[in-house]
Amino acid sequence: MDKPPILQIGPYPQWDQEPLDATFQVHRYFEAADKEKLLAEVGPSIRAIATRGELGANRAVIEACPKLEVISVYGVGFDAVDLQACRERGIRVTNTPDVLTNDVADLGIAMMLCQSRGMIGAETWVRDGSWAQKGLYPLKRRVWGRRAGVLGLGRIGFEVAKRLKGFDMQIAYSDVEAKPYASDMTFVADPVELAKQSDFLFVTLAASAATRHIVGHKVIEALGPEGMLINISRASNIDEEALLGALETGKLGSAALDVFEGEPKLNPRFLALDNVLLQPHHASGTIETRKAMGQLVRDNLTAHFAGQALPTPVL
Ligand code: 8YV
Repeated sequence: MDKPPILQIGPYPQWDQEPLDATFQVHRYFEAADKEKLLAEVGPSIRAIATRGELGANRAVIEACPKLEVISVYGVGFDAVDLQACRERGIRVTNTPDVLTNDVADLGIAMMLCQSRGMIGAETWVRDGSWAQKGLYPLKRRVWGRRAGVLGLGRIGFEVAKRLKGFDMQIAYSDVEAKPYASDMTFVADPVELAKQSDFLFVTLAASAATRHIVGHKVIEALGPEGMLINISRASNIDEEALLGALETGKLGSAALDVFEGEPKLNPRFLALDNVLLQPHHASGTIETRKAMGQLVRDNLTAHFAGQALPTPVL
């Protein structure tokens, strides 16, 4: 049987590329110098798109592929896929939930600890000789026993909260409704109230048009000059202008961010700040998890072309 032609939007590790190339006729969008030319040439034959969470597939790409049947996303977030364009044509969409949950939660906790205890600055203190010349490293803020808020108690938010319990923290959360599986945490419907009651606010919401800038001026200012914002979801959940302004003026104490508007290019104002920890969108970036994500991307594509039920559909 002929290999189904697919469009690959972004690169994958070699251990995923090889089996993908073996099963499908892969056209590499990300390698094309002239992307429109590639779409004009191969678009009419494309039956599937393999993409990554942060890259998705926009309407122009989807419309350039009239025979498109399925989009398989390497990532739990599918907000970068134009779902409306998919619905209009009955195009299926899959993602990679569950396999990355624990690693994403781990990184969120690591970011909180690293930032609160000033570990990046402490490393520099040792390496640049400040320890020997200036003496003790400036004191930082404790984590254990303090108040944590989790904005979005889905799979990842729940795992973050579970880990926070190990630090004897007082945990509250916001979501569209109280969750039956969170009876030992305080439900606070309003994100501004949640921020008021938090020293550390984790953003773990699945991004959508409805959650865009849910963390705006009010939430940020409610978190306040002693508060820390940790984002392991999507940049669009936070009003970045409001965040930058609050970090620059001290209205917000600090932030630890894995995601940025326009990433991998980020607003240079972030680089000038010493109260922010910057991470390169790698919360799911362990070998174990990325292998499981790649497998799930292929499993969804293979199931589709075999006429079987999709393992992890979102549409
Ligand atoms: C990325 C993610 O997909 O799961 C998500 O939604 O954003 C990440 O796991 C990852 O950077 C791979 O592209």
